[in-house]
Amino acid sequence: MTTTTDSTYKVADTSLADEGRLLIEWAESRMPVLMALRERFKETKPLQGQRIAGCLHVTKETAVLIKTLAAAGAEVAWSGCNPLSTNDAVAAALAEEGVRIFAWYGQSVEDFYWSIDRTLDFKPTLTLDDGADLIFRVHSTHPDLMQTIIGGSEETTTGVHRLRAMADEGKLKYPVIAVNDAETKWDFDNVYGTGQSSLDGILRATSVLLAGKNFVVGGYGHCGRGCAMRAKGAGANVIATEVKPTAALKATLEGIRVLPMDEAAAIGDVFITATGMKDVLCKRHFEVMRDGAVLCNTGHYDCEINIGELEQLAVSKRTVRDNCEEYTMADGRRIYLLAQGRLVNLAAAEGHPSEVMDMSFANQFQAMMMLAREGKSLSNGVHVLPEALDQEIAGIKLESNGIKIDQLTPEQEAYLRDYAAGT
Ligand code: 3DD
Repeated sequence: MTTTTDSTYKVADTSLADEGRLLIEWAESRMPVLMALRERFKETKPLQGQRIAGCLHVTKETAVLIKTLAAAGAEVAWSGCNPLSTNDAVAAALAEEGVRIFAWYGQSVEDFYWSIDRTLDFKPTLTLDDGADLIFRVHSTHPDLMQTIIGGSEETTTGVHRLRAMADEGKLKYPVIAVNDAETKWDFDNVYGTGQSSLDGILRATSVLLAGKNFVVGGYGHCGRGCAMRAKGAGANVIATEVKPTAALKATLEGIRVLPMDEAAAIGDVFITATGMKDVLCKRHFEVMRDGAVLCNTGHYDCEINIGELEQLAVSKRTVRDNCEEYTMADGRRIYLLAQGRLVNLAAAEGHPSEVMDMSFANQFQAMMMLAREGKSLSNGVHVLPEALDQEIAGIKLESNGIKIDQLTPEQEAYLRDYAAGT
C-alpha cells in the first residue's frame, strides 16, 4: 500500500484521479437536488467562513456533497467513517481538486483516527458525521476545539442513538442536527438505499443465486425492511429476527416469516445483520449453521457478527474471493464472512445509489446551512430539521423525474382548518 501524502491530503494513489473524476460526474448527473442547491448558492456563498470537518464514507456521492459545500463557500476537510468504505479513485480526485482529504481503503483503526485528527487540525467551525466517531473524538481528545465549533450533524441511526445517549447524560457539548431523522433521509436511504446496496455487496462478493435461498435478516427496522424487500424480490425465502414486538409484527404482516435467531441459524443460507446491536450472530449460531452459509452485516459498526467467536471455532481460514473469507469448522462445515463483518454495501460495493443519497445529502447541506445561520442559538442537544424541508427536497426530486402532483384548492385548504365540518 503506497499512500501519497502532502500537508493537505493523504490518499492511496493520486494517479487514480481521472477515474475518480468520472465517478463523480456519474453521481452528479443523478443528484439533481444537490446540484440545484449548488446552483442556488454558488454566487451568494452563504457558507463563506465556515470550516467543515467531515467524517463520512468517501464515495462518489459524498464527493458531490463536498463539492456542493465548497461551492457554497465552505472550506472542507474530510476523512472516511469506515476503514473499508473509501473509494480510492474518488479520494484521489478530491485531493487533486484541493480538498483536505485523509482517506484510503484498508485503513487500520490507528490510521482511521489519525485521519480524523488531521481534519481537526484545521480547527473546524462545523462537524459533519456518520456514526458520531468525529464528534466523539472532539469531545474525548480535542475539547479545546469546542471553542470554535458551532455545531454538527449526524447521518445515521446508530450515530443519532449514540448522541442522544450523550445528550441524556449532559455530555454533549454542542448542538447536533439528526439528519437521519429527516423523512427524506430515513424513509428513502435506509429503506431503498440499504435494500439495494446490501444485495449489491452480497452479489459482488459471492455471486450466489438468491432465488430459493433462506435469507435471514437480523433486525426489521428501516434497513432490515429494505433488505427483506429486495431479497424477496429476488425470489429468496426471507426470514426476519427481531427483539421489538411491533417490528416483528410488521414483518409478519408484510409476509415475512419471523423466527428467533437460534432457530433461523440452523436453516439460513444467507444472513445479514441490520440491528445496530452487538453479537446478533455468535458462537451458538455458528455451531448450528449449514455448510456454505454466507454472513454479512449492513449495520454501521462491525460488532453485529461476533468475529472473535467465529475465529475461535474455525480450524482454518482463507480468503476465497474479494471481500469473502472462508472459515472451516472442525466438522468440515464452511462459513463465509463478507467484508470482514463491516458494512457490506460500502465495503464490497459502492453504497447506496446516487439517486437516494441525493436526498440524504441535501439534508446534510441544509443542516450545515441551519447551523451556520442559527447554530449559536441552539441548545447543546440533538435537533431535527424542519419538516417543510422534506417536502421541498421531495418536490425537487419529483420535478427532476418529470412527475407532477395535485395541489389543494383554496376550498380544500379551508376544509383542513374547518373543525366544525363533521359528518
Ligand atoms: N451510505 C450508504 N451509501 C452511501 C454512499 N453511496 N455514499 C455515502 C454514504 C453512504 C451510508 C450513509 O449515508 C447512510 O446510509 C447511513 O445511514 O449510514
